[in-house]
Amino acid sequence: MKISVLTIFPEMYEALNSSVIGKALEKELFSVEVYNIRDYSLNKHKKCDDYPFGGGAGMVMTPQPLHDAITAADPAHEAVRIYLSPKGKTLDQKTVTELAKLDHIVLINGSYEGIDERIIELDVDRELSIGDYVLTSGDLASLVVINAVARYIPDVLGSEQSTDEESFSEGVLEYPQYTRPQEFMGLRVPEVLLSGNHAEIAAWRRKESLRITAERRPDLLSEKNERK
Ligand code: 4H3
Repeated sequence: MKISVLTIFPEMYEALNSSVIGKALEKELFSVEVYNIRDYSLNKHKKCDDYPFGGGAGMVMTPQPLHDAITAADPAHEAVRIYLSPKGKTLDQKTVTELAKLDHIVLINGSYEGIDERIIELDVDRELSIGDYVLTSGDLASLVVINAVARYIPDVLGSEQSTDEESFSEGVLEYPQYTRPQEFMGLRVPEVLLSGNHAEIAAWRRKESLRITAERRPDLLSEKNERK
């Protein structure tokens, strides 16, 4: 998979060079291509923003540099082009797994008060949000999308870190985890986890998953039942 990112803050994507994501990029399991929108501005000062028609606070990103950067990243419109915005559909684990199956995605990042609406009309396939809050640019949202999607690309996670037994993969939250020592500050690891009885351990974990999901995210349990 190739992920093309369009931004006026290309340095933010240096954050990808760490952790398992950095290793996966080194191994070329997937690639991230960063396009600086400013490089596509035909304005002599490389300007990418202007005052909003109708007035109001702040600046809006002009369409020309965005349109040319998008066309450079995806000339034949073969990619799925995504604009990150609080108005988008909220990202969830199902959407993440669907995105991970694509050959090419383009992540379009606005800043200031947003981008000219005609870019959304002409060039954008989907609008995604990472949650109900506003950021100064789409870039942190794009980094979240890249991280979440990369975990589903084959061989990115080692066998010790897997996507199939974690929170949301079964529509429920994850059971509690413990490691050594068996006692810490007077708190003991639940006895069943030390028993070696794999059936009992699996049953305990299922029960804990359901308990914590019912307590914190009952909405997930009703969604799970609606899907059945
Ligand atoms: C995404 C982008 C929040 C999210 C974003 C999110 C700046 C969108 C600008 C940028 C517009 C004005 N904020 N929740 N901000 O995923 O281009 O909001």
